[in-house]
Amino acid sequence: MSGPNDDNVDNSHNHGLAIVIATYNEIENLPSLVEQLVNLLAEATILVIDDQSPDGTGHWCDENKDRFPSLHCIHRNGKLGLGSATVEGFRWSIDRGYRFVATMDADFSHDPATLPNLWNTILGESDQKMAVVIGSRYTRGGAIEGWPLFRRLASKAVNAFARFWLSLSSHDNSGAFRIYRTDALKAIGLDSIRSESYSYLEEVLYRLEQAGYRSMEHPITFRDREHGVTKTNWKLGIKVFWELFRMRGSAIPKSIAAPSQNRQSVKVEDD
Ligand SMILES: Nc1nc2c(ncn2[C@@H]2O[C@H](COP(=O)(O)OP(=O)(O)O)[C@@H](O)[C@H]2O)c(=O)[nH]1
Ligand SMILES: [Mg+2]
Repeated sequence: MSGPNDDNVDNSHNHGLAIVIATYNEIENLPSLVEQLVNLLAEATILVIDDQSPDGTGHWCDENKDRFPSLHCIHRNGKLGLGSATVEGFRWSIDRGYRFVATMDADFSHDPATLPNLWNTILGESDQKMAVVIGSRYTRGGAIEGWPLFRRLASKAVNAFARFWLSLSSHDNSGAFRIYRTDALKAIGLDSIRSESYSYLEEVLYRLEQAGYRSMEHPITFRDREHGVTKTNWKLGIKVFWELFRMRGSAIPKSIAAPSQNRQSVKVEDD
């Protein structure tokens, strides 16, 4: 794995926002997404984590770092999963002192124009225990456009299962359009997130709730991608269910599990 473009890094973003975008074969989407984000949120840093996309997405990132000074690129050795890519982005952002880290898909399912709203929402929140704002399809005002019925049903099923099984308070637990407070991510310990793939989305919410943090939901309209192809498939869907199933009761490091959050089912072990 090669490191980020450190010569571009400015460590003074103590109030800033890092936008983490994991990519695999998104060459038809990433260039216009980066351009739009730079126009919408000039002050934000954009971190692309690419897993050696055969279509040259990572190459495009490197080639455009000079054109977009806020753009940074991490290249990993092969397709290692959305979860581990995003956790890598969390680490990068924490190490550089960003106060907030946003995550979004590269395929325009998450409308970049909504990101400033999400950021204003979490910036306006004074409760230090409010760890994350979720761009939510399943809260009042949220919507999904362009998905076939089976994908809608699969998404509903995953969300209902995660909400019930992990006792999550949020309704959209499987969407990646979010902004987190980095101090909350630091507090849960990123090693506590073990999911390599899509189930990291539920796991990070689970770990935050275990540690006594809360989440809030802001309605979004999710649109199916127009360009490129999805990296999900039914096998991955089964894996997500299996990982969610095993997640309940899995330990969070003792140092961060506040006594009031120690549920019966949480097995506390030394870190
Ligand atoms: N780095 C990296 N990115 C991934 C991987 N799998 C998916 N992605 C990215 O994660 C985001 C969501 O994937 P997508 O295929 O759109 O999933 P869907 O929206 O559930 O259909 C996109 O930006 C993908 O390019 C992976 O293994 N590694
Ligand atoms: Mg997508």
